[in-house]
Amino acid sequence: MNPQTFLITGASSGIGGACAERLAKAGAKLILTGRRKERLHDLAKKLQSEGAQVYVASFDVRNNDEVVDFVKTIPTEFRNIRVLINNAGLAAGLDPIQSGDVDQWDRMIDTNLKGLLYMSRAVLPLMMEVKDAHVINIGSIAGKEVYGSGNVYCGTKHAVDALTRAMRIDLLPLNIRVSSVSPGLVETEFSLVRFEGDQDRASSVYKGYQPLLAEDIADAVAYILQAPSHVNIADILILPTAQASSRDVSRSN
Ligand code: NDP
Ligand code: 8X3
Repeated sequence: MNPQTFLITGASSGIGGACAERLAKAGAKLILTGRRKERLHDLAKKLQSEGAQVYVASFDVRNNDEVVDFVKTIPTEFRNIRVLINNAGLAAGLDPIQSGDVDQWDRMIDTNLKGLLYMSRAVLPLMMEVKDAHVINIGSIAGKEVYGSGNVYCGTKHAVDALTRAMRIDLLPLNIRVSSVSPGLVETEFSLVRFEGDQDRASSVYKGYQPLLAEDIADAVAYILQAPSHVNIADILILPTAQASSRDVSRSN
C-alpha cells in the first residue's frame, strides 16, 4: 500500500517542524520544505529513523519558478499529495507605516501571500487526483485584528484569511477541504526573525506568561485532519490562556 502524502512548507523550524513530528507519529508520508537544507535533512533523518517516509526539498516559496520546478521533480511515490500545509511565513520588523522598511514589507508580502499562492497553484493539480484532499493555511490572530506597527504583517495575514475563504469556495466543486489555524503568541524563531537576530528583544515577547508551543499548533492541525470526510473544521483560533487579544497579554512582570 502507498500511504498518502502530507506536504508541509516551512518545516525547518517552529510550527512546521512540530507538524512534521506530529504527523509522522500518526503514520503520514511527508514532504518537508524550507530554505535551510541541513535542518530539513536533520529532521528527515530523525523521522526516517523512527520509520517515517520523508522527502525533503529546499527552495524559496517567493520564487514561482523554484516552486514549479519543485513540484515537477517530486518522486512518483510522493506525488499522491492529500494534505498541503501552507505554513512558511514570517514577520519582518515592527514599525509604524510612516517609517516602515519597504524591503521588509516586500519580504512579508512575497512570503506570506505570494508564496502561499504559488504553492497552492502548483500543488493543487496533484491534489485533485486524490480523495479527501485538504489544504490547511496557517493564519494568525493578526489575520483577525490589527495592532499598532503590525500593519503589513497583519495585512498579509488578513489576506491569508480571505484567501482561505476564497479557496474554500473555488475548491468546493472538487470536494477539497480548506481550513486555517490562526494562532496567537507561539514561542518559535518567529520573533528572532522579526527582530533580525536580536535575541533579547525576541525573548522579551514571551516573558512573564506561558506562550503557546509549536506542538500546540501541531495538535490543532492534527485535530483538523482527524475529522471524518463530511466534516470541515474551517478555522481554529488558538491563543495562550494569558492572551485575550493581540495586545492584551497578562504578564507576571
Ligand atoms: P519560524 O520562524 O520558526 O518558522 C518559519 C518557517 O517558514 C521556517 O521553516 C522557514 O524556513 C520558513 N520560511 C520562511 N520564509 C521562507 C521562504 N521564503 N521560503 C521557504 N520557507 C520559508 O516561525 P513559526 O513556526 O512561528 O511560523 C510559522 C507560521 O506561523 C508563519 O506563517 C507565521 O506567520 C505563523 N504564525 C506564527 C505565530 C507565532 O507567534 N510564532 C503566531 C501566528 C502565526 P527557512 O528559513 O529554512 O526557509
Ligand atoms: C504572530 C502573532 O501577535 O506577533 O502571527 O502577530 S503576532
